[in-house]
Amino acid sequence: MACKRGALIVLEGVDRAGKTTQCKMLVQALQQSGRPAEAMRFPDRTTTIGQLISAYLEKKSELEDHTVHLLFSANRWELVPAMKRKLEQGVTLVVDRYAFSGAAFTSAKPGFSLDWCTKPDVGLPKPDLVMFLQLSPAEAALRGQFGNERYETRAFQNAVQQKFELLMKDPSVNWQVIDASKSVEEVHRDITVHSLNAINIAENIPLGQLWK
Ligand code: ADP
Ligand code: 2DT
Repeated sequence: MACKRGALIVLEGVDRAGKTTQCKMLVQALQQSGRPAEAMRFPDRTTTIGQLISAYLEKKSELEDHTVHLLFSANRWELVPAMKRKLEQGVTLVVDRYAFSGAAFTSAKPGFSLDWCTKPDVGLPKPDLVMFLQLSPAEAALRGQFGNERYETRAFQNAVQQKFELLMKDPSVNWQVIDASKSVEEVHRDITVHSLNAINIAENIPLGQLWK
């Protein structure tokens, strides 16, 4: 019998919601329970395209807004063959940010519709589960200051949060809102329950295409 595919699991959420912490914990927990799993993050700053994006985020370069949006998308597309290979091999991928961040961040800029922003990512591998780590700006502030990268301001993050709320109305995506204000361990438990469920379901259904 062909091996069962892995699940594509995405964590999204506002700055300091705990995405990075929880991605690591989930991958470790899955591996320890004998389920092959690997972490990924977008942007992946290690590729040539990723380095252009990284310089932009670090404010070392300027890029026109449409251009950088398309680079973020290209950075996902360039990794699609590797992602599909892993999933087919039965590896569950736990991804820190995906096309939802792409659409939410660019559409928070003046003059960009959510509709236009989703277009370049139509047809990407569709996540089996997208968990949105929900945290109020006040609680995020208790976890430390904003960094110095582009987009790291209270006003912009509030605009991004509103765009995420619009994206979460889309019933074609399996969104789960996670209360990220709980302790690290409690959030991990919630995330693990949803993930195990998604992994079991994904084993028996083909990988979908996002927003198609
Ligand atoms: P993100 O990747 O979403 O920006 P991080 O995982 O980097 O968030 O976490 C941001 C900060 O908040 C880190 O200092 C981390 O240790 C802390 N943190 C993460 N999860 C929690 C939690 N549930 N409760 C309190 N602090 C947390
Ligand atoms: P981190 O590396 O700290 O997550 O910050 N972003 C991300 C976009 O504008 N478009 C995208 O497609 C993606 C994936 C979110 C990366 C920053 O880049 C933003 C914060």
